[in-house]
Amino acid sequence: MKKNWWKESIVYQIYPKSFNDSNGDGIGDIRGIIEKLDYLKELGVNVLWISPMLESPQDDNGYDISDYRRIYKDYGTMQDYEELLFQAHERGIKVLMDLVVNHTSDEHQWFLESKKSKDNPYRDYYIWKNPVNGKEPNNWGGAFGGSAWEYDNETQMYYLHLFSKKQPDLNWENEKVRQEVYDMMKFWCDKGIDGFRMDVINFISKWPSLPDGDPVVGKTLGFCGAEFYFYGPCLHAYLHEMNRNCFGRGDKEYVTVGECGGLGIETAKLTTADTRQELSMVFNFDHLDNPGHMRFDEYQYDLRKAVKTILKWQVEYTNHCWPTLLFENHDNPRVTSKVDPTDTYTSEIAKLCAVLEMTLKGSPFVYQGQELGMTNTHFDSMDDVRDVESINFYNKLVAKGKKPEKALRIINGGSRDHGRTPMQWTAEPGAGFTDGTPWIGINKNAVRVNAADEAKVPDSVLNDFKRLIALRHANPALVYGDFTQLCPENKNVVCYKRTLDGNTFFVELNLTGERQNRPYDPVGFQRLYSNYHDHRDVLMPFEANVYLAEGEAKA
Ligand code: ISL
Ligand code: CA
Repeated sequence: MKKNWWKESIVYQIYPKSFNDSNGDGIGDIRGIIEKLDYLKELGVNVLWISPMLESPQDDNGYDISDYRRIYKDYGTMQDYEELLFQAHERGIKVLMDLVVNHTSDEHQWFLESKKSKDNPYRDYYIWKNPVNGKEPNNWGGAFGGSAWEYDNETQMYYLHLFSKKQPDLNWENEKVRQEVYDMMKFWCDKGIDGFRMDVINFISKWPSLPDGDPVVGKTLGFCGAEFYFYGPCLHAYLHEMNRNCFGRGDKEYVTVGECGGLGIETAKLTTADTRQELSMVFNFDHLDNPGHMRFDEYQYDLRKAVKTILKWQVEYTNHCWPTLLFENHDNPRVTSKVDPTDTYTSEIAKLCAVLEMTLKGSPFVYQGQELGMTNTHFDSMDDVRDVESINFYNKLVAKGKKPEKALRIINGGSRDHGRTPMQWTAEPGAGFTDGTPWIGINKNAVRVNAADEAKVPDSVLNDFKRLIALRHANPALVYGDFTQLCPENKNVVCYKRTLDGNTFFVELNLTGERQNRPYDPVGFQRLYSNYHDHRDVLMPFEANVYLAEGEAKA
């Protein structure tokens, strides 16, 4: 297998609005990130992916960009950003930019021009269609509810927006659009960034005839019409062209991670194989999806199901492709709460997920607060909810006749805002995140779950994360080693080995909330890590152990 710096890296995702507020306005900012670089270095992560920090009206917290070359004013200035890059690099930490180019904000100059008239030079930067029988051009649904089309009075045509109506989709068929995007990417490469996380990048190529979606298929894929854009005819061509035009020119080795929900393993191979010059890696969320459920349903995630999907990729993804490993991001509730809403085994589950991420093949992604075992919050009223997706969904539920209390309960079941509450640095009011009023409420458990207190407790989630990160960095077998599952017939306890150059690590995980018998006896192995102190013949709920089976282990 080819060695690359990014295969050996651990990525930490920062959601800047909620990370650290340096000036007391209640909103996280770039100076706030700089203040925490030493914390991140000590944690052991060596790449940061920072969610969008560019000029934006913040309809979708920055995933609606109105100027690709300016920093959003509440986050700071271009000088602050350059300082952040410099300070991060000084500490050996690389920085990825969040590239949002499936759509722009409707306040972007291109769109303001585009909607002026049918013959405006920017008209074809977006996807405009005439009404069909006085209605929307097709039945596609937007990810944030309602139709994916918005009527514009000015020219009496509809524009496509797969997300909110303030996020019009760019027309990637237009070569000028593609050139603008590549130029902008080069601008950021020249500033010194180290790669890109690419927002819904698999949506950029739409079937040109924009056919009606099949509502049944739409239900499976999440949105009506998605079969005509989640893996469009020109996707590979565009990614290859982007690679050749910017990050793949060979001046420096960049990393690219495409957010590609819905791509299966075979299509993901075609997108990431090292022979194809497209992307380095993709995110795939199959392990977090539960057939028959949507994210807002009140149901528990079954770790057995999640891990089964993850292990399938370990085996089938080939040595030409490299997986991503993640459990949390800014679009999901906290995984600890989804697995155990009673909060009984939160620490054990957080540590078990860390063991999986730090001992499997792939690049681990840690989402801010995951390393503290942060949990979901409770929204007492819709006044406490900020996310456009949750607000639209709530309004739809109430309009369809749901009682407000019931609708609020559904929002509490799956709101993306659970993952967006401020980072819990200390037990003080403001959680060490802000001296002012935070833009979104702080989880009440900050008095107990916070970085300052956890730093003092030897077996806190934070200290165990550090330990496991250090173990991975010191032992190449955990990165490049062969993966072998043992006792695959056991559904409750997962056991696997990672082997490289005579060093073998053995991992044993109880994926259930009940005691389980050991399917494989680790007799003679040296235990390097456990999320339990005492050891019994049976495995305790969510027990996770890492052993050295042969050879030597460092750290
Ligand atoms: O939230 C989701 C599932 O957990 C998805 O539907 C999500 O909207 C999808 O994965 C795309 O996400 C990305 O693009 C959106 C933005 O709102 C998300 O924050 C971003 O991660 C539009 O830019
Ligand atoms: Ca601030």
